[in-house]
Amino acid sequence: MDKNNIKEIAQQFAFEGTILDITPLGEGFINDTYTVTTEGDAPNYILQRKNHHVFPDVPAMMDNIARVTAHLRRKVEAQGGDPKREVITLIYTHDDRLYHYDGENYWAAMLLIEDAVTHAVADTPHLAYMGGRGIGRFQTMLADFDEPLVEVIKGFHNIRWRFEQWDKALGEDKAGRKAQLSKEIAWIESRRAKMLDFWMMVEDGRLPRRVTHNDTKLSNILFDRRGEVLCVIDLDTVMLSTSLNDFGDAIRSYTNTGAEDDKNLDNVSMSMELFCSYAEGYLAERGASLTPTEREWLAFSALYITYEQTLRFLMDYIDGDSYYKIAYPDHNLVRTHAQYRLLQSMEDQYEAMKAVCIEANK
Ligand code: GN1
Ligand code: MG
Repeated sequence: MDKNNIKEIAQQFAFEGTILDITPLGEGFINDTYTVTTEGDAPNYILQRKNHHVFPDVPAMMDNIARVTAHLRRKVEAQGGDPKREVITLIYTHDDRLYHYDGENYWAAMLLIEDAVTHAVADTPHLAYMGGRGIGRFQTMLADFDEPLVEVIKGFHNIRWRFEQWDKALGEDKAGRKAQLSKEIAWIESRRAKMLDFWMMVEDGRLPRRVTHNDTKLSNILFDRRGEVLCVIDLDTVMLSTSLNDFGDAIRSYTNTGAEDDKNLDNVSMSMELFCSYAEGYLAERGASLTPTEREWLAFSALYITYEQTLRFLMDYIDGDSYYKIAYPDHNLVRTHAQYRLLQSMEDQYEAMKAVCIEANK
């Protein structure tokens, strides 16, 4: 989008100061994010185009985020923290809305948290430990949140729903790629029953639904310069689900010794060291509040989410690449192979992972 248009959109929001510059930020697969710098002492901001193909009801999503951030703000204030740095501050439009619709796209804005650091990879166990604490604290602060939350993406981590989409994608074979994918399709099918068994525990209440972030990769945590967690960002997918999945998705992202789209599969594996550190940090915050069943299945959530992600990348490839941004034609297939390798590595180490989750911080 050209600079003048973006500036016009930025001017819809009640920003202080005069806008100096607007520059792209980050590498999200879904939204487009920009930093808005202003003159002098006025604060700087984040402006984001929300992908409404992925998020069908952006106003409802923004309402979720507003409720959750208001709750977090009260907690941070009660603990004597800095609410401008430890929670996202949404910025309203001049006509008092949480979003601007430009006739085609939805936009939202928030305060930029200055001097914050993000990490693309967890290169030390300490970072993984701190990330685990950060998500644990996030969940703890939301444990008593009792307002309604809209399900912003239907069945987001619900594998039963993913299989409905999957069966449809295979039936339609939109991009005509299915015939070459029998090996990859078999990876998914051979684990179908096992994954449904896990989800059944959420459906019948053996695993409780809690307020869950649902996209807990490392780059969604802001750290300060000393390495302390400031806050968790990207609250688009906050919903009620099993909070085990926040653990599982974090493990999927933190512990991968390769890249999510590594072409060299020898680079990809799950680092047991990083797993232990993350689990320790997470359980230091959450251990006492999890039920015995949650503890027992915590490690499995890493396999579940990594499996689901393999399915989602492959399904998008079968669908003709309509969901995830891609950088080259077979990108989703490369991602599928790399996720699957990670899943295999987790399966190989599952018994040890499970023991750590049951024993740590008891
Ligand atoms: C997407 O856009 P981003 O990077 O925050 C996706 C996650 C995936 C992730 C894979 C709403 O997240 O579920 O795990 O890509 N978000 C949505 O890297 O689908
Ligand atoms: Mg996201």
